[in-house]
Amino acid sequence: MKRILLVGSVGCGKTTLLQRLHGDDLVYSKTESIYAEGQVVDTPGEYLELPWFKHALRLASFEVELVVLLASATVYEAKFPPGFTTFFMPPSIGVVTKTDIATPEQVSIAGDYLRLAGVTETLSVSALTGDGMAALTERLA
Ligand SMILES: Nc1nc2c(ncn2[C@@H]2O[C@H](COP(=O)(O)OP(=O)(O)OP(=O)(O)O)[C@@H](O)[C@H]2O)c(=O)[nH]1
Ligand SMILES: [Mg+2]
Repeated sequence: MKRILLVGSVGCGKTTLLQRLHGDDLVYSKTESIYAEGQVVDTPGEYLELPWFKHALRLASFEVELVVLLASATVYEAKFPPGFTTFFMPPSIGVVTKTDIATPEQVSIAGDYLRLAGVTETLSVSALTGDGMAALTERLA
């Protein structure tokens, strides 16, 4: 699996996705700092949402092969600035999360937010049910 950096707003599902990718039990745990587990670098949502932390995300991206921007399908708000992917050295893909509690329209809108951020490729998953995880795992191989 590629070494990846998970970036997204508070509560969008980064850590849950990490647990699902590793086949771990899904246990809620607030992320307080940037840490690596296996090939996955997880980040706190605050690092995206608070401007003075953003630079830490850029530094962390130097250590990975792919940046994964996550957007919850349940959030009707762009959490990434337009063209945000240009901030990172490695390529980026987008992942819409929480599809199990969203309508297809919500999933589509979250995908639009990710494309606005600059990704050209989006996948949709539910880390809770596992829906879409096979395609994501294949993409990250
Ligand atoms: N229904 C549903 N809930 C999810 C899914 N993924 C995560 N959640 C829930 O959303 C909440 C936040 O998930 P986290 O994975 O901790 O979110 P995070 O992006 O790591 O948040 P921070 O660490 O605060 O940045 C938890 O209660 C999860 O159970 C999903 O696919 N479906
Ligand atoms: Mg987390």
